[in-house]
Amino acid sequence: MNREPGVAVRRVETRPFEGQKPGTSGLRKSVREFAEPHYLENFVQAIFNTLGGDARDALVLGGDGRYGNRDAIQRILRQAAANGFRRVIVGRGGILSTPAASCLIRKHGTDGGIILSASHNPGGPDGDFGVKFNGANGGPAPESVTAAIHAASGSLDHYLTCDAPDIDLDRDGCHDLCGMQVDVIDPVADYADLLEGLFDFDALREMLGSGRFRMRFDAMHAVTGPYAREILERRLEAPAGTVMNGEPLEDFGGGHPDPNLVHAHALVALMNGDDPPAFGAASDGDGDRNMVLGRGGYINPCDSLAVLTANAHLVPGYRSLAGVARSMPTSRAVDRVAAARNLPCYETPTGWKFFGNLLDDGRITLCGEESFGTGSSHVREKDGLWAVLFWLNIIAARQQPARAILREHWRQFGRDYFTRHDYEGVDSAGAEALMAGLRERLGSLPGQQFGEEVVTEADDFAYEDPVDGSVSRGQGIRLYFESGARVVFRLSGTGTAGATLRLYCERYERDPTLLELDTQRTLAPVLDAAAAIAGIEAHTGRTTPDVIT
Ligand code: VG1
Ligand code: CO
Repeated sequence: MNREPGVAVRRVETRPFEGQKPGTSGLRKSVREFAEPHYLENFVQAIFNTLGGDARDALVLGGDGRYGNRDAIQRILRQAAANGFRRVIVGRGGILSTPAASCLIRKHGTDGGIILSASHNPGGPDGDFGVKFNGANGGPAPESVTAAIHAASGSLDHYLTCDAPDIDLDRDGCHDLCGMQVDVIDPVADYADLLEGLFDFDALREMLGSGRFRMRFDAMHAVTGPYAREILERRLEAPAGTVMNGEPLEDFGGGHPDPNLVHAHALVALMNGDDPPAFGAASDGDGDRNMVLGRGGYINPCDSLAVLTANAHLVPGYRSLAGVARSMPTSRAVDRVAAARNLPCYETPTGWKFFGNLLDDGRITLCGEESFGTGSSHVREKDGLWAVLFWLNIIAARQQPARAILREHWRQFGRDYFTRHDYEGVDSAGAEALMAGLRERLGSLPGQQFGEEVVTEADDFAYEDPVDGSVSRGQGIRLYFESGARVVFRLSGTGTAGATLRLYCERYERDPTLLELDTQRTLAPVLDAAAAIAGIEAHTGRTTPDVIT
């Protein structure tokens, strides 16, 4: 319960802010919006108000190091003390990657954690900031909790804080803050230990330490630098310089910390240059995404999940799997592996929060999203470095390059050509109208032909959680075609300006002579049909997407 109002605890009058509604992954707004007096404190108080008195014991706190991170940590610590928490565990320097925070919540059995990050969104004074709340299982708060936080934010009239000097975040140590214990700890060690227990570090050390196998990991000046250096360069003895852009910077060096072919251009150039390394990888702002590149091309995240599933038996921590799950827009590549291996396979809405119950209930071991997110039951978040180590472990066990493993996979299971087209910063009203137009026509689309494609089924994805029975509707429009292709339309829940329309497109190919075609060209007829059906140009004024992955 609240600490007895004493000398230190202070009640600050406030008024609700519109729109403190967590999206796909926490509350994400511009730095400028977060700078409004009381904006951060209001949202944090709304989180605390949804926690019962007996869930205010201990918290984990840290962030991706972006602009505003340190200051926010000091303010949240004072609020936590005033709201009666007994103990907060903070990463040194205010640093905690999202998967490391999940690991610490679980290891220390805290009531949850607050992660300060806008993930792959740019940082700096003109960038974005974000606050995510994870529960006692270490995973993102489920929709019932985020809805309660939003509701609480709408009726706030005060928050509690206390007057105390800043804690020294740069040295490990134990502090007293208005009667609350603050432990500043190494942000990397527990997480690195956890991964060391899952993978064959001896085999990886032999491969990376010998210099026989050269790799590069691009931390994009975001949070994974210290983690990658500890794991790859120290524990696995890869040569210094294996980790590039390894210093976390407040503005990510001016870059966009999203590990895809567009934003991880330095790494992509290196992999396409003379004498490229055998393997390249990158992670995002908060360390939960991964991009994996072999010589000769990158590995689509949908395929990546399928390959990890098919080869899991080669990895010590994953000799047997309970089941797998993918987000709905993710291609059905993993479904084919699951069917062949008799594994349960679940299809969830976009966002990691929907995997939590399946993992907690022991129904799945591996899960992933097309948006460069892959993970497992070791934590309750997607995990960039984990995915990289999983790939390296498979490469070491099979003694084959990444692309060769992928090619063999296609030959065995067929290939699901997949692409995502993002139309960013489009007018919200236009984007909403596009989605509404599709919803209205769900009944009439089947049977209609658009170019070469005939629609066979159309629906608006709804998910009933098999563990707690909760239902989430309106999770994306799915269109299926006679050719076996599928497209999905949904609006992003992580942007901070206007709307972002995401168009996901896939088509399955079994013919062994057609497995290495150009993805965009192969999917062009389906993409054209999708654009015509939705009226993308009419609603958004755009003829081409901003980002293609
Ligand atoms: C995007 C991705 C989604 C991912 C989410 C958070 O959401 O599509 O798959 O879970 O980002 O990722 P949206 O609503 O913009 O499509 V991250 O790395 O923020 O934590
Ligand atoms: Co992220």
